Amino acid sequence: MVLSNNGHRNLERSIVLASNNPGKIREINALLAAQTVKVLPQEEFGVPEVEETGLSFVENALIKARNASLHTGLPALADDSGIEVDALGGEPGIYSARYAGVGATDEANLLKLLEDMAEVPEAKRQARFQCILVYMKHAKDPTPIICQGTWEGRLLTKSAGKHGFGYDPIFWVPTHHCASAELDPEVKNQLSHRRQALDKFVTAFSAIKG
Ligand code: ITT
Repeated sequence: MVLSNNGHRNLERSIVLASNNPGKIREINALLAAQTVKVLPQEEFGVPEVEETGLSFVENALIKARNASLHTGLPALADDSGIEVDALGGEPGIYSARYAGVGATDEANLLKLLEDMAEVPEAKRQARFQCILVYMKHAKDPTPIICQGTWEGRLLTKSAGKHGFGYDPIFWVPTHHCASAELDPEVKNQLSHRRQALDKFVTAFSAIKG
């Protein structure tokens, strides 16, 4: 999808992307580049941040999509995602962005996770990324599109690689024998939880667009 907004002249073919995370925005735009509709980040509309008060990825994605649609009058796509670690009972999960505290940096979150996992042996370091996408035609849409993608891997004991964002440097990709942050961005975009959710979204979206 085309990121540039052409002065917002043709908004009827536009979707607002309910995210302020540059890593996600980059990946979503690359993954949707072939689509004809424009995806405009909510920052371009001055959409205020909304508190993620849900107890699931789905609830938080709904909250973010509804908020963006409400403030722009446009259809909205939101991504709520995170990493689940089996040895921590699924934590940080929906709290991945604030694992080291509200407003924590990616680096601080990653270091806290490494610290919490310091004593956990190799065989018990299973983890997965989850991505839930929610698309709402308008703020009161009673039948939003909801798509999920999951990417299985393991947690490393130290960072590796410079690509990606968030927890990518400590996420071991068993199929490629490297950290997610060591993958070329195009390769990550063929494999990731976000890619899997977006594939489902494109199919569902094409169906409603006729
Ligand atoms: P928005 O709500 O504005 O979209 P956010 O970063 O707050 O941005 P989330 O609440 O969904 O988004 O938190 C996602 C967390 O999971 C955040 O810590 C990310 O770094 C991490 N994460 C999600 N997808 C990831 C990926 O592909 N690679 C590495 N980390 C990822």
